[in-house]
Amino acid sequence: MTPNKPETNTEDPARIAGFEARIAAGETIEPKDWMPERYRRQLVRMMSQHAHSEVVGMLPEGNWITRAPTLRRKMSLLAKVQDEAGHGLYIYCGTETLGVDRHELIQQLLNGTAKYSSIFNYPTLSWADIGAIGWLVDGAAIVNQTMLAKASYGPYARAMVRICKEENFHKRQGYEIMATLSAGTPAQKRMAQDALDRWWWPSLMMFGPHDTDSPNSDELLRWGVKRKSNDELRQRFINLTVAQAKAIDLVIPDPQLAFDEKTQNWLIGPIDWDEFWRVVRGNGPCNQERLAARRQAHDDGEWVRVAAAAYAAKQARAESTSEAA
Ligand code: BYC
Repeated sequence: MTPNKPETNTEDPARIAGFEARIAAGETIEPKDWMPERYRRQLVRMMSQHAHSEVVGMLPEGNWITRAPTLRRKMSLLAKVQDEAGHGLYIYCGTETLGVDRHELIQQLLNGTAKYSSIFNYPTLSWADIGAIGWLVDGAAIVNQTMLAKASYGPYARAMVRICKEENFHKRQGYEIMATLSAGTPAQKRMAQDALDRWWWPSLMMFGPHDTDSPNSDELLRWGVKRKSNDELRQRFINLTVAQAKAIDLVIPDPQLAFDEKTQNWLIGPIDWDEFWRVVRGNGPCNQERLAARRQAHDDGEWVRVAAAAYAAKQARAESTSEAA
């Protein structure tokens, strides 16, 4: 099904104007509605990166399932990792409403040509990292995705509503881990602080480059896919998180962090954009390991795909036989 493939390469300016008027009026664009090819492509780009992030994002946390300190922690972590798989599936389904096959997108992930969030290329070295991911990474995702729940494309926006509800649970379980460790023994508190030290800056990078260096933002904001810019969302996350760190007696690892009375914002020191681009271009601490694990999982799942296809063929044969009878 390719409902939104353009009929021709030249798009009628009147149609584009009509489309933009619908966006300006706050209408939601649905799969069968006409849309400019560029809008469709931007959505496929962004949604597929998002789906890949959910799936690759299972790996750093999955690393700790067998080592969770208690049964309760293990159950929560298992549920969280399973949720992330579900998020990936909803969003891949969303891309299919735009006329792309998810297998094509997964192939791009496996052959290394697709992007996914930079954050998942960092290692989880201690149990506190699981707390830091829930608190900071899911916390950042909520700030970003609450806005995407108001995106102009219906299937993406609706997927975000459910995903945000689940991310809220993830964030709470992560923050609770951090609060418990911070109130624990000196060694546990050091572990929590060390995790915050390592995850703080990469979490801020999740929001993407500064607005002045973000080639996609203008178009996405104009078409109501993004509702706030990268820097606006990053600032919102910083303002929320500084207070949360104080509440559990942890220190944000930024000597330049300062409250600006005029704007009521917490101002931060410079982000290391060289590190960001290094990670995005495939040279972060765990990029190779993550892709190798995804490829291995894909190969290991081959028998399931073969069995599912054989079962579907059998069902189809049974249906056609009963129709003929
Ligand atoms: N990492 O023009 P820009 C989760 C790329 S998973 C890598 O600002 P845009 C979770 C960007 O793609 C949640 N690449 O882009 C899962 C673009 O490259 P291309 C993940 C990045 O699209 C498991 C170039 O840089 N969330 O929560 O306007 C466990 C220029 O950027 C990154 C989403 O995916 C990055 N951080 O804005 C736990 C949210 N940032 O494509 C938790 C959906 C930028 O032109 N996505 N790039 O080659 C978005 O909201 C937007 O796509 C972004 C970037 C804000 C990320």
